[in-house]
Amino acid sequence: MDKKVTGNSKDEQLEKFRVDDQGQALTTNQGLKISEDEFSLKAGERGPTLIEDFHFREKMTHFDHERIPERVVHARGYAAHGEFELYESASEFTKAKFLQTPGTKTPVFVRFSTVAGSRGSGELARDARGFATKFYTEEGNYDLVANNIPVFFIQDAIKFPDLVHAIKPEPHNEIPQAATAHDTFWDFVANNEETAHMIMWTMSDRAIPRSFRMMEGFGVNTFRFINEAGKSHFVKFHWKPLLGTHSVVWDEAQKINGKDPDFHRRDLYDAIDNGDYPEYEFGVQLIAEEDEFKFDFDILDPTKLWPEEEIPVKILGKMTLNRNVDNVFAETEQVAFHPGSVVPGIDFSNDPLLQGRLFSYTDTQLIRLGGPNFHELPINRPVCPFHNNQRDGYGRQSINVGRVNYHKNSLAGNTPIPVSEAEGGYSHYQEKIDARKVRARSESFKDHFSQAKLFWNSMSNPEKEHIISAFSFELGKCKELTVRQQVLEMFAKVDLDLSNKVAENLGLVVQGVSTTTTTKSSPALSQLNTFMKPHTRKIAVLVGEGFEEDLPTILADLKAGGTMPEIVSDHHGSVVGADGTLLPVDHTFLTADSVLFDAVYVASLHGKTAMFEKEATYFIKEAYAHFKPIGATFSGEQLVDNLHFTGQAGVLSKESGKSFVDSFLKAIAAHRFWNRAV
Ligand code: HDE
Repeated sequence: MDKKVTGNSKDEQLEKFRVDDQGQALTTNQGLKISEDEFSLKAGERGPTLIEDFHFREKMTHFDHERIPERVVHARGYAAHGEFELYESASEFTKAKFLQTPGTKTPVFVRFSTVAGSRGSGELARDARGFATKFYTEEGNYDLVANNIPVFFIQDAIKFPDLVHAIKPEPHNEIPQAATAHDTFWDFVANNEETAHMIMWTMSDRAIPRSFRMMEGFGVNTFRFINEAGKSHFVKFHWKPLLGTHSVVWDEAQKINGKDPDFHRRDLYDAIDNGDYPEYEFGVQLIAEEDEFKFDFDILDPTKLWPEEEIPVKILGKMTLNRNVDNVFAETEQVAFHPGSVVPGIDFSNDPLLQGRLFSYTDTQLIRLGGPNFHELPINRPVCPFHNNQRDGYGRQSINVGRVNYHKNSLAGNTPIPVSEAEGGYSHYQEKIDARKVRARSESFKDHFSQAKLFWNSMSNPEKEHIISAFSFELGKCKELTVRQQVLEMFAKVDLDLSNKVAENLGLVVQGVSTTTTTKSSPALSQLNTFMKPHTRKIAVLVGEGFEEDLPTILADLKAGGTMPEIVSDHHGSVVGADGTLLPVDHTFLTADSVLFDAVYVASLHGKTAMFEKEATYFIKEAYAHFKPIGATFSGEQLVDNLHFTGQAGVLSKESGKSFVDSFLKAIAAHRFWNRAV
């Protein structure tokens, strides 16, 4: 694939920084050509190394300093470049230039992440996912630093360090990595009831996404849009993936973490590399300033979502991720997001979580990226010019010429000069505030359970069962009985049935009662109501020697239907068909596993060995247990019959040719089949 996206202003800027070492002479960082890179300079062949060896010292010193502190949260992440194209002008609501003229394209860089785990942790942790987007607009960088869950654990940023301490591995033994299933986390939950709503989401399928390409994104905090006339609307931001929102099951997630801890990054990298560019529509929910108090929740409370059925998501444009990074450290690791990077037309609300975030991000970059000049790193540079009197500091790259580095001045004609609002200078929204300074929280933030219940009401039965199992798993891993009991009492306030079922699994009894009576639900929250498509889904095709001659046609048709069939057999190389056709083998039973695929197709078991049948049986049984579509044709049907899977939901056999392909593609689009007899 061509790495360069022509006409993309960010890519053109990055091109100036790319260095290709291939075919070049080896030199020191001073440009001195090196004649020997395997032996350090010694006093005699068997003697000690000499300090004079500047090449050895430079090489070793640089290596010793290769690491930088990982992000305190969202350390494990992966990113890609792309572009955002506007469908519809948002000028009625915002004067942001990149949202004015339909067809306008803006380069973007997106980093997806888990929250709790450290840099090397497994990607299938039960966790929220970060979904941070940097728009390189003509008016400066705009960062939409979002998550895949629309609400947050806490209401005030001052509690963030406590939350993160509780989520991270316990400090006395540094266990468990990238997991909330431990006492300190659940102790925090039970003693901070504002977490209730977000916990419902993190115990749901949303916390174990199938792919970064199949996740929604939510700005969580309430922002403001300001139009040319100065009118303000409250706004929440959304990303909607065109492949739909899909998840794996928990048993599968844990196995993937062992079989391929890089599953999500590999999925993103491969999809982009294959030209299957992930796409997300960008939408906004808007509330006019005068309607601020018309809802049964406080619109500034980050533990509340705005139900999409009440406040529809207005789709404004589409983002396409179309280029992998050249270098993960230089781009993915050094990118610095900040919810305070805004452009004229976008402003903040008084959401107390957002207010604290506005401080934290720059502060964390200062330690992580080693000083105040991280905006000069290629990935962070705006594509528009930037000028001010900020100078010096570690790693400064700009060579600011001239002697004037202060404002106001006469020697440089008072430049760089502030720009009026009318000419595009940023001006903060002049909200009127008449208040006392208090350390307090508004009464309107104190209902922690109604929306947790709304979420529960919105789930389908299988989704509810997953939530019950997730609670049972997490609390089952807690050692302290009091912690388990407190959590049960807390979630009884959300839904007694939920709490009772978890209690039953834990051998405990709930004492409390439900304090919420809301019967509201929001169909948009259930993943059963998302887009269902077979595109880019991976099929493990189990094939032995002597396969039937129709098989290559079936595989070509499955590919034409948008799926990715990959051949799994008991040896690498090729398998040979009955008519002598060769099929190259992609994986063996040793290197592949059903958890790494969306569907399994037992194509042919001719020429099978006992071992082949044993491995294939294991593969199919596991896929079946994870509710995945299973297809069987030719001699493969026998195996599915033997396992008594024939006739079960999502098990396709007894069909052939095009009819099999059509039914199998439909089954793959359906994602999972929850109504199977065990
Ligand atoms: Fe963040 N968050 N956050 N956060 N956050 C960081 O900044 C913070 C919150 C989010 O891929 C840190 O550069 C506070 C909500 C993403 O580089 C840090 C609070 C949402 C990323 C920080 C929050 C997010 C971060 C750590 C509560 C969803 C990864 C490294 C008041 C809207 C960005 C860094 C990337 C990263 C602070 C809550 C999203 C410490 C204080 C809510 C996607 O500054």
